Amino acid sequence: MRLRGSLAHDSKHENKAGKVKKILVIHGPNLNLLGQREADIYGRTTLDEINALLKKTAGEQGVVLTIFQSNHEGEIVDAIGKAKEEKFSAILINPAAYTHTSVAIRDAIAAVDVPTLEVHLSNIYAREEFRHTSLIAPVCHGQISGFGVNSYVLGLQAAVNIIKKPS
Ligand code: CA2
Repeated sequence: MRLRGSLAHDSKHENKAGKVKKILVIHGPNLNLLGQREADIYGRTTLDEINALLKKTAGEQGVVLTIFQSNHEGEIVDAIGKAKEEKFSAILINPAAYTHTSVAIRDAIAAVDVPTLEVHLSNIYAREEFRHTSLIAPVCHGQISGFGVNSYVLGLQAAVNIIKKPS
C-alpha cells in the first residue's frame, strides 16, 4: 500500500473550514508495473511519472492529492470507505482489473457519498469483450477511457470542475 500527498497548492479551492480541497487518487492492481511491461497497450510512462504529472496538475488547480496504489481489493474498499470522514471532496480511480469484477468496490463507491471519476489508460470498449463491462461506471460521476496518461489528467480536471460547483 502506498500513500502520497501533494504539498504544492494555492488557495483556489477551499472547503467550508477554509482548507484546500483534497482528492483521493486510487490506482488498482498491477498498475505499479506500468512502463515495465505491456508497453504496447499501456505505454512507457511509469506510475511514478503519472503521479508526478497529476501532482503538478493538482498544484496548478489549487487542490491537494493523496495517491494510493494497491493490488488488494479490500484495501481499496477500505480507502473508499474512509474517504468521506477523511474529508476528500472527490475520488479519481483506475480500478484496473477490478473494474470488471468487483461488486465490493462498486458498493463502496455507491455508499460513500463522494463524487467518483473512473479512468482507464486503454479504451476498454475496443479490447476483449470481458473488458467491455464496468461494474464501477454506473455508480461514478463519469468515466474516461482510452486517452493513455491523459485519461488521468482529464479525470482530475473533471473532478476539480465538480468540486468547484457550489453545493
Ligand atoms: O486501461 C486501463 O487503465 C485498465 O484499467 C488497465 C487494467 C485492465 O485490467 C483494465 O481492463 C483496463 C490493467 C492494469 C495492469 O497494468 C499493467 C501494466 C503493465 C504490465 C502489466 C499490467
